[in-house]
Amino acid sequence: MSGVVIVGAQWGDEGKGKVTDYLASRADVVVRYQGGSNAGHTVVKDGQEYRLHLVPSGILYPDKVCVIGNGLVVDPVGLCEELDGLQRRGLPLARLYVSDRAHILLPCHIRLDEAEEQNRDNGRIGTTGRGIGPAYTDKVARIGLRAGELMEPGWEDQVVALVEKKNRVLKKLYGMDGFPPQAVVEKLRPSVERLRPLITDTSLLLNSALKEGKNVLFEGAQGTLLDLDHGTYPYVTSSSPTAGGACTGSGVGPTAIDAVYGVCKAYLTRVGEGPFPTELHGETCRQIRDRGKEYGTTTGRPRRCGWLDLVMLRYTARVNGLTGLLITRLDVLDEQPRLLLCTGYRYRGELLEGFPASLRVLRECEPVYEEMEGWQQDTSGARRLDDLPPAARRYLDRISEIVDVPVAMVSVGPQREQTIVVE
Ligand code: 2SA
Ligand code: MG
Repeated sequence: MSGVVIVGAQWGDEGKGKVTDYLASRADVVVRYQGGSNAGHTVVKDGQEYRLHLVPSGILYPDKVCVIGNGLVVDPVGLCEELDGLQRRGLPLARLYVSDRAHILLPCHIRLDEAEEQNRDNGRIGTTGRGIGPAYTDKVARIGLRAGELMEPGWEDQVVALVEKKNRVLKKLYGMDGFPPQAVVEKLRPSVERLRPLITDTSLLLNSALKEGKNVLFEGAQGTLLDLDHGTYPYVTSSSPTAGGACTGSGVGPTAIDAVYGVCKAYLTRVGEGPFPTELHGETCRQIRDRGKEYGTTTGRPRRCGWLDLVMLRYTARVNGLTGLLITRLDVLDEQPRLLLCTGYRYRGELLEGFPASLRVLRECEPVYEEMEGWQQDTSGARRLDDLPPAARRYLDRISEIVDVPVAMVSVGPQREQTIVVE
């Protein structure tokens, strides 16, 4: 059995796309287990940039089997557009499968996402507007439509029934117009026909692959602090990006998982609303955002930037059972004269050990920082730990020491070869 899980250790956008693409070279199968097209994984291959939303990063290798697991919500039209884009760029797509238990996301979910954002009592969550929350709401309410149902005769009636139900909600709660159900069906039809051959029992496929000794890579989207259970609720997404989600979202048991890697940036970013104790404003924030091109892949929103928060990382290590840290974007810090690592939170004069569940408490937490000297040297050419300046190595060592998880990989740029594997 050889299953490796990659999870975002922060608020998403940790560079999971690049890391997954790198580790995918050793995998036979790459599976996405949660989320939907709210994810935006940027991968650079042969100098060309690919932005993936629903399709696993393994698609960039011609020989990897790629799976969209049962834990996802899939917009069939959006998925086909993504596939068209990849096909135009010459990628063979015959090895992609979609779980028959994945839930279907329709245009009414997108409109509801918008309506809910505008009408929330406590203000906006800052969702990506991709309909994710409403699609998962239907799944949990047990009224959702699954990919497998689109293979059956009469699928059109099921779509019509769901659209009619959602139209009533839009009208009653928000005074908004819905969608003509038949038009939704016709818009969906070409995508349904195209996706039908890809829809299968992917849990069976994955377990057979594991039994044959194949390597399966579970590719998380978003991040631990956006997890519905473990994240900064309610400023979270509606799925389970944490390592446990890899099992429920793919139909594979925990005994198949050998390693869990947490991907984190050498600093911290967040898109959308919610507390962010180490958030930076002003010049340092601007420098990091510009150097790191910190804008959302899906929505283009500027990301909020801050210092690396090790209270958060310790928490992430715990709830995921991390076996290794994959630290990305070290090179973005190359110009900083000094760096701050948040090692604790002070709350009303008291030092907190753990990451608080209460957002009220988190909002009041003041970060306790440890100052480290910067290296002010270009690290983008480093290929081994020894190539890094001593201050950069001290920075990495300190992170690993405080989080108590070894650093397994460091990324110093977007290209595949700009990767340091720690033996
Ligand atoms: P949603 O749309 O319901 O999942 O939004 C709920 C919260 O989850 C956050 N979220 C994300 N945060 C960072 N990256 C995400 N993906 C895109 C990317 C984001 C983009 O990878 O760049 O392009 O803006 C992602 N997806 C969801 C979201 O900001 C809300 O806080
Ligand atoms: Mg992203």
